[in-house]
Amino acid sequence: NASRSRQELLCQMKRQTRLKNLDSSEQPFFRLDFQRWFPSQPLQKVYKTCAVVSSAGSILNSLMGREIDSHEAVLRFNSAPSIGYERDVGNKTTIRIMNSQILANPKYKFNSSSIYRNIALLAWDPAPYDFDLEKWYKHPDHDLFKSYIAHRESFPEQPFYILHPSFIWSLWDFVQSNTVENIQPNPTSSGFIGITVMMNLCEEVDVYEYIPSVRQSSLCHYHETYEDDACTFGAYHPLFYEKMLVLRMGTASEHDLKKMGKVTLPGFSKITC
Ligand code: NCC
Repeated sequence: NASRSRQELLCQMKRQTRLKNLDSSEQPFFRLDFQRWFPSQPLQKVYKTCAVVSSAGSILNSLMGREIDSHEAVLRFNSAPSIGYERDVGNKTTIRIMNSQILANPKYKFNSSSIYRNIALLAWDPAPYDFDLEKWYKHPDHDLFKSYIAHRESFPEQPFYILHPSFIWSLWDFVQSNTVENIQPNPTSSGFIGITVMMNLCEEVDVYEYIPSVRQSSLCHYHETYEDDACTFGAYHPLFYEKMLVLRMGTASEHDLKKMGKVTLPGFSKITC
């Protein structure tokens, strides 16, 4: 359905995309005694104001750092740094959401780099759509489980969750059900996953440079020199369609959108249906 109103979209999203982490109630995690590794409390803190900071190259020269840091909670992605980029992206990090490549590939130094410490961590992996957890555990897209256990052993006090594949695919279902075209049969980007996580946890969510501002360019990330328009519009991920949907659900003045690359979404607790 490509014609739902903003309010209808927000209500559908609130109903269908509730945050769900992996827990030890399901197999194979029950049998393997993952209760030892999963945190005993779910992530449920309610923040008033939240910022989601996309890693897009076009956030460079935005001067949004101070505004981003003024939020109660700030979410960043994958290996995106803030040191050296504070002026444009801020330096506060509350939650980091990472795809499984970050845990599986030693080049990201997941077990030693300080950017993954003293914050809440959320990891996800593109599990098959049928989310057969037994099958997925044996053959994840990138092996995140080994690193997850090692990190939990080293830092048991740090909140660190694996997002449930059913949560990941509920986002895909939500985007597809509101798009006329057939979207890519792959999970949404970490960007859309992060926005949804924050709508679950926050009263209000400001999203930065996910919808490209006037600074839009082919520079993939603000912290690298690699250029590819697919980083902004998508190849593997249905990024273009996620972004169209966020535009339909968000509010933004012309100035917010074009100059600040900013869109505001209500948290689920503020959506009355
Ligand atoms: O690039 P990535 O994402 O880490 O960016 C995080 C989120 O920011 C938004 N973004 C990024 C760049 C850009 N020009 N425009 C944007 O809107 C997107 O919402 C994006 O999700 C991912 O989603 O996890 C992704 O991760 C990278 C890569 O694995 C990590 O950066 C680690 O190096 C993926 N690239 C590859 O696998 C080569 C990317 O497809 C998606």
